[in-house]
Amino acid sequence: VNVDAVSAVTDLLRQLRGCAAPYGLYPEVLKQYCAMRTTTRPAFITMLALLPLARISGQPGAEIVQATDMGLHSPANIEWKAGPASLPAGAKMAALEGDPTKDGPFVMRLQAPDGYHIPPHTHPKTERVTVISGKMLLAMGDNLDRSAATTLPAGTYGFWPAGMKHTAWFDGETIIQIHGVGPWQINYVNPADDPRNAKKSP
Ligand SMILES: [Cu+2]
Repeated sequence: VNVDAVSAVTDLLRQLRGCAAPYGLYPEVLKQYCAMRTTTRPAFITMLALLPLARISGQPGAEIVQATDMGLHSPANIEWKAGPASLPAGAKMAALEGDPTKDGPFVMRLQAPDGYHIPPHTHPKTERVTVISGKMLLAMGDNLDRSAATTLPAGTYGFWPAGMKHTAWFDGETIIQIHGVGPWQINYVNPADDPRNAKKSP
């Protein structure tokens, strides 16, 4: 039993019964509940309790997507394309599953030439990276200096949370694989580093 979840629900129920100050997560629900006649309140609570069950038995959400086709990408038949406009020029990318620009799970690879550098940036979602070949150097947090970077050889897997500042260098031609749930986005710490901004100016 998840103790945190139980205490959160207990807390919510206590506030609902008293119609106290709105509970942070559910202010709209609280307002509706407080506006109801006391006789209809128990039925409303029962309905709330059944909502998660309805979700499980209903249509799969964006996070539960089952593949309807298949894909086998041996290294020789991966179709590389020019990297996205959001990354410095010189990289190539290949979507192996899904579409990183759309809702739903995706797996993509990025091929970086020797010396490639991705300036300090964040993502709105967890980043999950597997180093397939070559070497990636990663600096995170407040010290985004190459001298503070951690060397990640082929075979490394790493993940870091949404919003965490990081920057990467690539030593020798390097391939990394990124998987996650789209849409995938990159936000540069310094807007001048964003190649999409450079394109707009003459
Ligand atoms: Cu990143």
